[in-house]
Amino acid sequence: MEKLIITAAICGAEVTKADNPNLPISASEIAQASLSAEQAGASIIHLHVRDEAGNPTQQKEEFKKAIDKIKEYGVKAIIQPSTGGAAGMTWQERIQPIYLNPEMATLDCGTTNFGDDIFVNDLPLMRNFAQEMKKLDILPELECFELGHIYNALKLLKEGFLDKHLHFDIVLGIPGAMPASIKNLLFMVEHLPSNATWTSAGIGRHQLEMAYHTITMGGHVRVGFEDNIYYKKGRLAESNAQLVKRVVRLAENYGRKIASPHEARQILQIKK
Ligand code: KMH
Ligand code: ZN
Repeated sequence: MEKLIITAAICGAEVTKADNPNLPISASEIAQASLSAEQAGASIIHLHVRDEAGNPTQQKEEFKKAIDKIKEYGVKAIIQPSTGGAAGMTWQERIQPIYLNPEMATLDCGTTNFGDDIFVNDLPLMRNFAQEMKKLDILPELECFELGHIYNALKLLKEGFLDKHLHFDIVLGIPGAMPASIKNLLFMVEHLPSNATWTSAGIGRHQLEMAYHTITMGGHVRVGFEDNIYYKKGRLAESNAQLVKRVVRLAENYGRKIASPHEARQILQIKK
């Protein structure tokens, strides 16, 4: 089986320090969390940033601050800024971090209910984001919350907006979207093209369950505070690294090796 790429989604847009005081928010906290996650075994850092007040922002300058700090700390992992931002943001706000020229960025592949909100990703927005990423030679991670999103991504491929290796992120368990279960994970994966790679992201208490199944299915795993703030029922996670370490232990028990950042770049065919 391919080595396991672990993505650490360290901060997200929705979780607050009131939810988990260990959430990294400032550039230094984000850099430290990225370094610890990488040392624990993560090879991708999925990145959101916050403003001074701790609110989510897609400001290019704020991303630059965080990315510069992450690099200053010597992190080698792939930095994958979000273009999803938070529900309700305009596409103009959301797209900003790609102009920092990262190796990878997320491309959300369809509209979905997102808790009480609607997370809007219509086809014109997707085409626009994909086109810009193509121009800048950025590998999109194709975020899919529902089966229809996989087919939206394949439509973009057919239309010529995607010209790189296909890497999907199957996100299950968002309130209002597709629930997290092994049946649903299998169902989604069955619809992926055979040459694609994929990561799963289980939300909340499903993070661990999805990681277990994904390791045995040959997929890659995303964990972190963006998706889940608990280590176990009633016990908050101490750090993103703690969540990454547990995935490493599961993979090692199963006999699956962990990809280094360099190996993750090879698997994802990132040449930038
Ligand atoms: N915060 C969510 C509304 C992404 O990073 O591309 C969207 C999100 C997806 O987190
Ligand atoms: Zn995100």
